[in-house]
Amino acid sequence: MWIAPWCLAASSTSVARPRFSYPVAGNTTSPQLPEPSLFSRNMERTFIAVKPDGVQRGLCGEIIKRFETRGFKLVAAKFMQASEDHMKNHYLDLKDTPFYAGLCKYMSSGPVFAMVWEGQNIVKLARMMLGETNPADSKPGSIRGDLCINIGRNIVHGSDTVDNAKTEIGLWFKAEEFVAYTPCAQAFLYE
Ligand code: DAT
Ligand code: MG
Repeated sequence: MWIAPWCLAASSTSVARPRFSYPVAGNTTSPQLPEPSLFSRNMERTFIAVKPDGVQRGLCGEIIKRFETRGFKLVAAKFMQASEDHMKNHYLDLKDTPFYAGLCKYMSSGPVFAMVWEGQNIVKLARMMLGETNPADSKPGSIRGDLCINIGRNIVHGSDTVDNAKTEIGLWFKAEEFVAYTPCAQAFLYE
């Protein structure tokens, strides 16, 4: 009687051993993480929020993916609906613009996905990833250049300076909402 080789392998239970092995070369131990001082230069945090239009259009995943695949580290996140007062505070620097009232009303009209991301030079790099304020001026490849059309529906917020990032993070998150961990890819992202 012919017995399929995979059945034979499955029935030989006495020795637990791998059925095949990957070829390996060189050092097979885990890479050593660098000392914090080596990768912490210009290590920054920024506040990113998927706006109500981005949430309603089902773009949270796409926006998160762009930051993840770039190599940035998510350190805090929450899905919430902000109050109009909260948005007035957030956009205080725009209080004298004609669109301030409408902007704050819109931003508090539905759920937003608020996040803090961490990485080297992330404030500047995140702004480049977002594109220009007006999607019409945003290059293809940027989030706004790929995914939206209108300045008042530009789907995502990102802090514009390191100082503003600190202020915005403090406005949206409490210290206990941050999660401390070391991503396993860290040693492959920073030398
Ligand atoms: P950004 O979001 O790129 O930092 P901003 O801080 O100048 O831009 O403005 C905040 C938001 O306000 C922006 O994302 C969309 C809206 N906005 C800006 N300029 C506008 C305009 N001229 N008309 C309508 N909405 C505008
Ligand atoms: Mg801004």
